[in-house]
Amino acid sequence: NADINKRKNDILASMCDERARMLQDQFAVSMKHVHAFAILISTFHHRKQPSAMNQKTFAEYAARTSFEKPLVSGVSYAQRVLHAEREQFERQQGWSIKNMETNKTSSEQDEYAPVIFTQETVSYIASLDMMSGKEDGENILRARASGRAVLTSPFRLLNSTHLGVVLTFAVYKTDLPPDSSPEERIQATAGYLGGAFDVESLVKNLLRQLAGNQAITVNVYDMTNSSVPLRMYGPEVIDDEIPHVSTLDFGDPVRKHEMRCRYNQRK
Ligand code: WA2
Repeated sequence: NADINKRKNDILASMCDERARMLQDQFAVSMKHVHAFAILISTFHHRKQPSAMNQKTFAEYAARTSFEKPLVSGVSYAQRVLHAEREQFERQQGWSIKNMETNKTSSEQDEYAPVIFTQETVSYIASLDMMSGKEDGENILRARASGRAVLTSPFRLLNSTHLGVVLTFAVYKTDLPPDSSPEERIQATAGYLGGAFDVESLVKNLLRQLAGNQAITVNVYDMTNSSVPLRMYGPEVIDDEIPHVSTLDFGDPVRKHEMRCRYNQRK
């Protein structure tokens, strides 16, 4: 009996590790392609005078390369606009900067991050000031000060009932040496390239393709605060059976994640 139990636990462990590795790999690939979008914006929008990028070109390129980012439901670009530049920016764009919560014209702020380019799949965030949302705003500040890929905690994405996370890369006006200070980085910031990971639906699709999918329940948690696990994927757990835990690394050293797998009710 002990042998049978050990065998069952080994199978669960290998199924869980396989799933965690697949998810982590697809996440890494998606992240690389979101990074490539930040370079695209830098090259064709900020380093060309006049800009060689516009909404139509961005949307077309995003749609045609979406196969490269299997876990991303949509990419978009928010430009950094200081209050002193707001009036001219709004006149040039022909629309006003909107608050994310109210969807109305933004009140006066020191600076804004209005979305100027979007993949069609997330077109509803166009003209929204992404600094006006808690998770997006925190991501923007952390991305530009660090120069690294940063992730939000899991939250309900806009226009969606699904849980997801947003990945952000800052785009800088000039090349910065790797040892730049946060102040230098903030100063040089031109905008923010982001990708929305619809974890709920995209991870479900990923897991569905695997053998043995029916036998186990998979959860993904944000464990950044280890005493408060935040559920990122999978059903609420009522079963108190001890799960197998597989490690997950999504590339943002500030965030910790893990996968937990359990056998479904068995006789
Ligand atoms: N993109 C898509 N859906 C969302 C979302 C988002 N943020 N936030 C909430 N729902 C322009 O990091 C910069 C994208 C934010 C980028």
